[in-house]
Amino acid sequence: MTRSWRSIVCRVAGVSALLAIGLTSGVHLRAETGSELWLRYPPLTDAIQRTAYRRSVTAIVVQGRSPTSEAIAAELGRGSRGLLAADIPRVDRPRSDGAVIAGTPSTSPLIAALGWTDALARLGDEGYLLRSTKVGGRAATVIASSGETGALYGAFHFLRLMQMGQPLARLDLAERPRLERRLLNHWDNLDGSIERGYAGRSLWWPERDEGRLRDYARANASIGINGAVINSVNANPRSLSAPLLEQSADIARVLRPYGIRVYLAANFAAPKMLGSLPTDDPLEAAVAAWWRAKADEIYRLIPDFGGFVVKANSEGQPGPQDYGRTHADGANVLADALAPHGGIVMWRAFVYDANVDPDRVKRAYKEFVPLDGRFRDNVFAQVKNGPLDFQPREPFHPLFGAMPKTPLMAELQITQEYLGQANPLVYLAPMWKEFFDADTYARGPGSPVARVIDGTLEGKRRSGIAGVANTGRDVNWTGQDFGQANWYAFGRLAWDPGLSAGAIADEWIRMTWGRDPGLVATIRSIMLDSREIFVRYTMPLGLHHLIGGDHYAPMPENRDPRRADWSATYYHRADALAVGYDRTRQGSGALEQYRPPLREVWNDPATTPDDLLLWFHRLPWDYRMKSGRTLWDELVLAYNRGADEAKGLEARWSSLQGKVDEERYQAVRARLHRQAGAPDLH
Ligand code: GCW
Repeated sequence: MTRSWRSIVCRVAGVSALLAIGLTSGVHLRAETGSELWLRYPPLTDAIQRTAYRRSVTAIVVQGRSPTSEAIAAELGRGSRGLLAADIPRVDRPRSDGAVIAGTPSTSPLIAALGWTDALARLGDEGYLLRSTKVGGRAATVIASSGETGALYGAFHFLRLMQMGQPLARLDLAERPRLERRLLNHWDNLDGSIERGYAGRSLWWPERDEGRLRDYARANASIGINGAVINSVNANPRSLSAPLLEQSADIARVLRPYGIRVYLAANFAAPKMLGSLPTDDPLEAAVAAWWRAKADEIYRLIPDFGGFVVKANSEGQPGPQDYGRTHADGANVLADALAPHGGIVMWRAFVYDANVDPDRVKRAYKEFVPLDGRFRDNVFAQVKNGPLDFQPREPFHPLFGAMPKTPLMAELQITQEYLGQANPLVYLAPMWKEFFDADTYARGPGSPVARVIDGTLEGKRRSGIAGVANTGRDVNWTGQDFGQANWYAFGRLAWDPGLSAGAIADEWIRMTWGRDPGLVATIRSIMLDSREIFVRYTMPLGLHHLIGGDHYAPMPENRDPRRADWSATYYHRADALAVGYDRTRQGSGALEQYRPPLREVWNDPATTPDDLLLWFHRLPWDYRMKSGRTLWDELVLAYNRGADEAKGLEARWSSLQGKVDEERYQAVRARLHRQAGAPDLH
């Protein structure tokens, strides 16, 4: 029976087992290559609406002259020129109705005169007001913030309203981000390769196209991303050397006007490897002095440097445990070096030392919970959404809600390492929403992960989220065009985890593909179904990590000689009798790391949701499911249904031919064809 189960999985694997190839036959410089992302600003076709918008947008008034003010004016000009097919002049003050005025009380006397300073102060430097009002007796739209970045965010919001076809009259919007640090983590190596990158080489290593970098910054600003870790967490110590820091400073110079701070991944062994110290022991005075001097050097070059992310004692990386010290000792020495400059440390909790516990998913909790309260104030623990490793479905990581004294930075993966890489269409917002909405019960019912991360549940001052980026030099940035939606959705959810996956999809579709209601409905339904379809044909019923070494195609027979917990067999434990990982009290006990009632609910297969059944239980093949079917039949049904639905995606997409530009239509179709398991198109 196990044999035939393997063959089912492998047959379905054929759906995606082919290697990626470049699909476009040549790079077109203009038109719809996807290079403009959701900032295309095509002319509005509805004449009535265009006329109405033109009345509301007759002039642009940005009184500041800083690089950020220039970026605001340029974007408003570019957007309105595109959408309204008219050149909207930038003027120094409104001379007629319809001016769009953007800025801060300190850069704009017009905004200062409105008397909104207190309201703006409450929204912070990144929040903004977007209001229809009168300025000097003339109707105007005002985009105001106490900080220039907030005004830039407001300008993008205003443009989004037009891109979405929303009314511009009587605007009265107030926005502020729910999370403070909204970061992309780039796993970019200094040689230009990207770990788990599927969209071409690095945008900045070893050299960069400044125009492209600026477009990257614009795209991020449009969704509120305010930081980028620009090198891989598997950090080359050279990233902290003087010549490389000069390059980071150059990148920071381009990103700065868009409110994006540069952060670096630091290698814990840098004092020894770069500084020729005899040790990296965090409790040695010379090591602390080295980190202080390094931080001073960085801040001389990059005054707004954000801080370090560190992967320590994980997957062969050096760390404080090499010297018998704790993760807190390690994080604190870096934190003390950064603190005088206002920098932070994001210390990753992606650790799974086999000596800690035989069950990999238990290890991080066991190492980190005892350290709660022992980290400096400017340290975050950076925790992946699930306890294993970015599987298409995982329960939330039990550290969320278990470290009340430590700010937790959630780490999500935008790049689809375990989700078919750049081939299939998988919209990730529903998966992330599942995570944000999961109830940790940390303070009783109604303690969702989102409130742990935003700090409100436990009264934490700091908050943040990181997404492992899916960008590269491909002309459309993300390889699969729908990868753009995941970048977009990550930013929007980092701004407000309360937004719905459907609402975000709607925004992105209208801006990226078109506003025809039928088109929007078709693409939305494809997107919202896509993640569950992918789960069905790759890891139904919570049966996880059945992949080969490249994390692409299912390979249930995979036994990795380097580590048991990199093997598929370690997770599915299939034999002639049963399948799944027993994490109940009788098994590894991993569910004891969750609070009641979860640990009781998940301890019993009868009350465990089907989605997570084999994550927590090892069950006989003929186990009777809630549906009445046997476990075996249920698995086969899910694999086959998922494979059929993947074919259906291609058919659904085909209905859009002629409704979207041919070039992107064909590019997506080719990838859906591959996802459906059909031979390559030529
Ligand atoms: O998911 C695994 C990846 C590694 C990655 C590691 C991590 C950067 O396969 O490529 O290394 O996680 O998150 O550190």
